[in-house]
Amino acid sequence: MRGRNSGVECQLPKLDVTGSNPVARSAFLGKYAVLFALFVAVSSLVAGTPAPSLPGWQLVWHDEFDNTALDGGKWVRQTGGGGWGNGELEFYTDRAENARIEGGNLIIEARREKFGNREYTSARLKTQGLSAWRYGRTEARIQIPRGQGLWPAFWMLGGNCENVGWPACGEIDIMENIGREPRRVHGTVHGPGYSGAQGVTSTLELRTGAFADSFHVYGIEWEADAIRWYVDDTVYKTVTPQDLPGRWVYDHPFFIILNVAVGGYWPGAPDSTTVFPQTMRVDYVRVYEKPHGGGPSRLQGERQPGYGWR
Ligand SMILES: [Ca+2]
Repeated sequence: MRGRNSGVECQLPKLDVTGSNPVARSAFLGKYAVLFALFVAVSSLVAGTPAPSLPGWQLVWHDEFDNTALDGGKWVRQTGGGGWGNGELEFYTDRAENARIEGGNLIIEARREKFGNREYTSARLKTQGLSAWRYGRTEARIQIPRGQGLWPAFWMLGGNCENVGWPACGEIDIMENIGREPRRVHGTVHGPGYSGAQGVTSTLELRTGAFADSFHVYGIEWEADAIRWYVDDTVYKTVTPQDLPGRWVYDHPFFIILNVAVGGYWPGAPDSTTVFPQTMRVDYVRVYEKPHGGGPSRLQGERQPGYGWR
């Protein structure tokens, strides 16, 4: 999200920690251990979500969005309608209308409706204060919304932004799209000396169709001296410290953000062609890390048909 205002991200959420009752739980397990184990086994089969595995990588965090409600232990709902440093037009709410689990997907829904001081609503979720990671592979399977003025994003911010501010904390935009460019997605880093419109960026362009037509896997592979962006199995951007006009600020933990902005300096406002509501569907978000001495990346930059580079 280019043009980001540091202040809006730099407030840690209040954690709502619900403790378990160990006495009750051990009594239950003692009496019904066998039934409980059977129940878990059958539930796993019925749920049908295979443990996602990737050769050479270790899954360290994921949300498959297979429950009935958003997991408050994984996501913080950000609220507000102050434009978020980008001139955005929506009010982010914590209502199910704007973010919910449906059919195995996280749904972020942008709506045209008055709320607070704004004419649109949407949602913005983050892992800040709950989980953050340094290096690894972060990916999400997403079907983005469409239409002029829509601005879906899957991105990461440095967890130290409260201390050092933005852009010194670093920002990795894994996937951004603006509605007037239905065939394009953008991958970008923002850091000191290269932020806002000066972010270091690349674009992947479909030869036909629109990204909103179907799900794609958007991700990065991030190491001590390189970040690679990919869509599905296609690498379209690699950044190393030598490629940056300023400091490399990507050696500390970053947290994840998912949001759908409406309007803003970059996408511009919705117009008469924009259809509401619009939804961003997220099948899963997964974070992998390299185990000690882990295998090589599966991504070697092969080019696949159907994509172009800019
Ligand atoms: Ca799912």
